[in-house]
Amino acid sequence: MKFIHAGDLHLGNPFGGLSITPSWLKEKLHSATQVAVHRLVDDAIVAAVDFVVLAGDSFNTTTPDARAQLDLVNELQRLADAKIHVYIIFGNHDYVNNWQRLPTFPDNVTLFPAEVTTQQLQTANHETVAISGFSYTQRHISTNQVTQFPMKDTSVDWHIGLYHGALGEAGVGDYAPFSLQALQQKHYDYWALGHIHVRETLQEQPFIGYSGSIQGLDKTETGSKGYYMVESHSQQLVPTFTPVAPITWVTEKVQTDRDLHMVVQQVREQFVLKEEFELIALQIETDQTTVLSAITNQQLLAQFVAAAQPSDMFFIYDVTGHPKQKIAGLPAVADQYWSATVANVFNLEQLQKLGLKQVTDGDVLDYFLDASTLTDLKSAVQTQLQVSQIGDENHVD
Ligand SMILES: [Mn+2]
Repeated sequence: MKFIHAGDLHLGNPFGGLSITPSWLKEKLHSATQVAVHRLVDDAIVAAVDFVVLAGDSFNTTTPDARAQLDLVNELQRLADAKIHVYIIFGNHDYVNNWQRLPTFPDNVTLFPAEVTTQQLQTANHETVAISGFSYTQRHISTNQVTQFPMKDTSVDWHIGLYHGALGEAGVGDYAPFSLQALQQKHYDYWALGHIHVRETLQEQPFIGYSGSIQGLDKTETGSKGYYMVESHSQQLVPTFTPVAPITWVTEKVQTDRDLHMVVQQVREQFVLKEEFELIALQIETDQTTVLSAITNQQLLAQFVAAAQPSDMFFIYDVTGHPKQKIAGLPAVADQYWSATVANVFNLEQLQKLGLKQVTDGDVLDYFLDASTLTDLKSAVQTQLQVSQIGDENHVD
């Protein structure tokens, strides 16, 4: 038997973190998730899978707009035409507090209610499958839902668990916190997890893990994104990752000694041969102080954006500068003080004091609580210090 495990499509979610977007890029971004889902459905039809499971957050919100609804319904209809069944649970983003408000899904779709229920089906090869799952009907679930799941049904060939949530302690986490042990104790053949956007395996066999999001929607969701094609091999269900995201977030490092007016051309030439579209955070290593300054004041980013062409297979959305030479002549003791100061300044407590306590918007909070935000701040300060240091050394009275 063969099925597809995907999750966190987040249809209707705009790309985040792009400070400037040329008009030609807008539609490409806008349709990226739909393109990814379309590719998944193409693959499902070609591979003639027995069914597809979507592990929650198919929509980005509980009130998806018309385009997001149509994008999903149209793709589900293509699966219906190919007689492929789809099992859907709703997650913390697309939780359903009013089932009337959902679009009309084709008949091949089974939606799981708030209570854990089990569906059965028979595959083309006459294997029997049980699928157990539940949907969110509110944004947060602080209880462990695994306890509601039945033990493996020994009368079927395969038992699959469909679960949207995160590892954690009951009562502490907001996303149906569970322990790996609790999942293991159900003795299922496969746990199709959703919620975590990074592809992650909690257990190899029987498989327990996240397929990750299908399309990276901000700079933290780097690397290839897609779904798992799951196939039975003797007594095991084995997932194989298949990338389908048409746009990938990447970091590229470039070393250059060119003058400012040559840097844009040099860098662009390096990226012309990309096959799938990339959103690039560019890290430039250089000792040219004019280039480093142009990076700091965003002048270089503006030049890259101005040079971008609709035929490009990349877009540089961020540029950071890093001097090749180390800060010269700072004694070791200064390093110690530097590290200690950094630790004292760039920490959560300081952010709280600076006003994070007053922030109620979940997305903004997530951004500041993300470890990479603090890392970015630290490196920006360090670069700034190094640039001024090099500036001082080059200075001739
Ligand atoms: Mn989620």
